[in-house]
Amino acid sequence: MSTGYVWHELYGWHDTGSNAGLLPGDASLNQPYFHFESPESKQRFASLAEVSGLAEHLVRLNPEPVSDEDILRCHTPEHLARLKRESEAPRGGDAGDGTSPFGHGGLEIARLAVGGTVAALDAVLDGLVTNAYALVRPPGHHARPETGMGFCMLGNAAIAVARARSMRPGLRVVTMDWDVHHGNGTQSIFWEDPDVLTISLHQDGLFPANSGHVTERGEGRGEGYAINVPLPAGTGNGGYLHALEQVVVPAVRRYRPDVIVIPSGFDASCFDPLGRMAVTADGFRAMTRVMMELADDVCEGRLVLTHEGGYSPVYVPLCGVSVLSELSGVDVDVIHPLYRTFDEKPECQLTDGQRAAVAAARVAADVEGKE
Ligand code: 9RB
Ligand code: ZN
Repeated sequence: MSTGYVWHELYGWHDTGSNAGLLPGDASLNQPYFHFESPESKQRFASLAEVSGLAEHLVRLNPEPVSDEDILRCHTPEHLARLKRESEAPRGGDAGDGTSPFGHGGLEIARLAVGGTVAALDAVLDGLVTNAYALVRPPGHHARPETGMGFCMLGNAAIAVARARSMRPGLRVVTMDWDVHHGNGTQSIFWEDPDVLTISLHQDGLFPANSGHVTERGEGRGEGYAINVPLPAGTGNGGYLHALEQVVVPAVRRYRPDVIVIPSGFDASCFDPLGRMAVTADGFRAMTRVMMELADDVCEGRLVLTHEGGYSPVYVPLCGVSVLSELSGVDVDVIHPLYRTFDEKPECQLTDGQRAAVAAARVAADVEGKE
């Protein structure tokens, strides 16, 4: 058993510019600062993977930039043309919604982020490694066919899955997104496709607005192949593990994919500035274990994680390395005892409200969970 790992220094060079969080800074009451999606949390994750000694036990995978052809399996020619045009501009541009800025030449880094996900997925499908983590940037799960959004330029996971499917006809894939935001982009790309089951666990009503309801189930031949589990603000380890057990595990067992891809954000963590959830690093570790056991049962352990959001520079590295440790079976514990006290907090425990939300998702997805 071995674990693949992707990181490239250029991911840290994706330039979201000076921004007061979500808004451009100005000289009135909005002091310029960084964009929320700055390199910090992800570079520090990569750094801790090295310093903890974990990285030397992983199989390093080298990303290559993806081609236009790869991108066009999932995006419109207009979207790609826009990214090319804005990427060539001296100061770069935006991927479509005004909150997804990138610097001059930024399309090359976005191609490399998709390429990182491709490298991880291909390595797992080719049997070079059992599972893999692609620590990539910019993120991808909000990018729709016709536009980037929510800090995403290209659908990293979607493009990698579509490419793998083009080379391996009949390949069946589950995407199981645990980023705190709805994985709307991945869902929209496979909306009418029964060969990719998209699942998203997310904070109800967070981002995008009016997105990720249990009633969104796919259409046409894809009807029933999108599953949404909106969870109430405040959900922690207990609620997330309950959602996995009640909805995800039975849905994936029924679907029997060849590989499971996890768009993995750590913005559902208890320290995240953009989410209002309470998952701890050990919670992410436990979720990883559940998904590994599920992958063992249905697809010989084939599991690929590709990085999305997560904005706490101090906590994302701890979540990330905990997940890598679980994936690889290399025993590193990077959690300070003080942080462990968060696992005992009331918000980490399953509540009746969370139970009801999960039950509603289970009914909508028509899966049988354990009572
Ligand atoms: C817009 C706004 C955003 C955009 C992206 C995120 C997080 C993304 C992520 C959060 C809020 C607002 C376009 C507010 O981490 N995904 O995984 N907000 N965007 N107002 N308007 C007009
Ligand atoms: Zn997110």
